[in-house]
Amino acid sequence: MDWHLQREQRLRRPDDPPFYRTPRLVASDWLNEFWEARPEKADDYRFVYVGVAGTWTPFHADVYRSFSWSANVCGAKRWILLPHGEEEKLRSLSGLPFDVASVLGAESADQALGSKELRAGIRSSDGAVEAGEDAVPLQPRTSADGVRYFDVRQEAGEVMFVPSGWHHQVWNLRDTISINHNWFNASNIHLVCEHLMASLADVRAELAISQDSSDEFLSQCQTLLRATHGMNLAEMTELLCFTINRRLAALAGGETVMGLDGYRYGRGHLVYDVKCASRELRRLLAREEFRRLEDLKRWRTEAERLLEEVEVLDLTVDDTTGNETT
Ligand SMILES: O=C(O)CCC(=O)C(=O)O
Ligand SMILES: [Fe+2]
Repeated sequence: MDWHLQREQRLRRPDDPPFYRTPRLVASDWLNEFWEARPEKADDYRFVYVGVAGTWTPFHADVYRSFSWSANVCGAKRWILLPHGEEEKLRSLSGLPFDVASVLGAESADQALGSKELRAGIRSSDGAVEAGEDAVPLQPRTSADGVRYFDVRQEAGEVMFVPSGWHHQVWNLRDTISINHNWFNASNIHLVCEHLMASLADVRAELAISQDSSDEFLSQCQTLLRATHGMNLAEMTELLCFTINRRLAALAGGETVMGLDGYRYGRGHLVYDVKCASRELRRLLAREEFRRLEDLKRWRTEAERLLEEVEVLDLTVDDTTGNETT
């Protein structure tokens, strides 16, 4: 079960400090920034998981193909992770396996590498982690069928990062409590939008019993996309417009605190966000749904106005204008 502890605390005891602050390196988060600014919808992608030893989460990729990080408060987990695309080698007519360990021949948790082994050859000086000369890059294992995967053990106090679109399966090796946080930003928004389009193509293929291409059909696909994928074209457009709007306001000097948990983004960061969000927005607007569906026309007008504003903006960045996130 997804326990939205951060959101519950914010709604019930808004004056208390949040029970965790997002680490700075993963603070650029368009997804939760969007939801936190809409308290009436009260959603977020910040969870706490409590699992007793022996329980597990089946093989999956995360919602929207977002990134995720996961910190163990106590206990230990085993993760099997497949680089993006490797899961296709496992696809059959019935889809992807529920339990990937038996398919890979990796039933035993004993082969999972802990952080000590993973850090072998990596040196730390002045707090900065560097690869030493003897560092061996972490190599994936390969199953008998040629599927590449990582098998790692996460102890208490350690954080896992799951890249966008990587399928994974997770076991609680001991009674475990973890904080799990899904997000996306300028670095993976292209994968998130690509996945949204692939999900829409699936919905259209499922519904296309006849050669229907009426507005009514397109509109039903949007309703179904919302129900199955969690977001449709209107919501993604709204999120991108929201992201661009806030950054334009900040660049114009109207607003400074932009991000999650009070982080401030530097100018370089804001400019990069605007460029990447605009690129995806332009791609979305080229779709026929924006010309044909009444619900989307409103978003098209708003998006076109923003893109015009971006067009005339000076988006150059020099090194003296504070690119740091603080
Ligand atoms: O900890 C778990 O059981 C699941 C975690 C997970 O799938 C994730 O963080 O993406
Ligand atoms: Fe996951």
